[in-house]
Amino acid sequence: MDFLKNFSLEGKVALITGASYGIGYAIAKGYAACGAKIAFCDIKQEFVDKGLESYKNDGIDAHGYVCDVTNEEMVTQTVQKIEQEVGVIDILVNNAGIIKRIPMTEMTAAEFRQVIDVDLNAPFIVSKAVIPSMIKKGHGKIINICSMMSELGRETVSAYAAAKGGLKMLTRNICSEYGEYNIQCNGIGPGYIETPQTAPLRTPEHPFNKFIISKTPAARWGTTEDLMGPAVFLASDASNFVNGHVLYVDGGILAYIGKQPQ
Ligand code: NAP
Ligand code: GCO
Repeated sequence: MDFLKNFSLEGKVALITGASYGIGYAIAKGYAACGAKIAFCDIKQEFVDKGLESYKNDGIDAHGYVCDVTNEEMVTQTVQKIEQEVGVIDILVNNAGIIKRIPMTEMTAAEFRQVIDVDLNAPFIVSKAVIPSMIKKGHGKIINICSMMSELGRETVSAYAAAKGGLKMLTRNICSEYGEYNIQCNGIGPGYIETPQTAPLRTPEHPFNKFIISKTPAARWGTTEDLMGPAVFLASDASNFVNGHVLYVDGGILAYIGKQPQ
């Protein structure tokens, strides 16, 4: 048997949420390179259009949809449209996410709820929308984009850490509830990655920039390309007995106490 076929996504339909750019876009590129048909959504038409342009420039015939993943009705309609226009979804990546860096005592309950809504409620909503068809099809892959903050806290990210910690447990629960239908649900926990979301932390003078490099054995920020291989693995038949796991792609941060100050 050609073992490498286990890593192929030929003929599979992948939905990546929030994938006009950033981590979601890179994961979609990796999937397309392995033969998958790409569907993605973003909250604004202008970002969907920009995303479609980028995919086209990268030679990828992607299908873009305007969908606020916190809106259950929009999600249901979008999943139906994808099933009609592209095919039944084999692979779901719950990637869309936001962060608000505000000290907890200064954060409003509405701001806290907004982060939980996108980063935790939405993965529940979208997973719930795709699981019935995955059961009918006899297989499915759900990959939740977790975070270092699924394991660790830090100042100003209380809502985000609560959401990403919850997303780790939602991952384990989907595994528990639907593993018998040949659905594997795993997480990817990126470390600190160069995307628009972390741009404010990566200015040369920002203390956090040096801090992260001192805490990372790889001594660098991650790139979205670093996530492509792990995402392909978790979407492919090569991981059919991997379930309920969060694969940290963090350059070793979680294993390392950090470089001692010189
Ligand atoms: P990003 O650059 O901010 O991109 C986030 C994407 O999600 C954008 O396309 C955004 O669209 C979309 N989005 C936000 N709210 C949405 C909603 N309600 N409905 C649909 N789409 C929505 O973020 P990123 O750095 O690529 O991160 C992607 C995922 O990885 C997030 O879940 C993040 O928490 C996680 N993560 C990131 C890092 C990192 O270091 N960058 C590390 C660990 C985990 P708009 O632009 O239109 O708002
Ligand atoms: C922050 C960063 C992190 C990363 C990521 C780390 O402010 O600490 O934005 O939260 O986005 O989640 O894994």
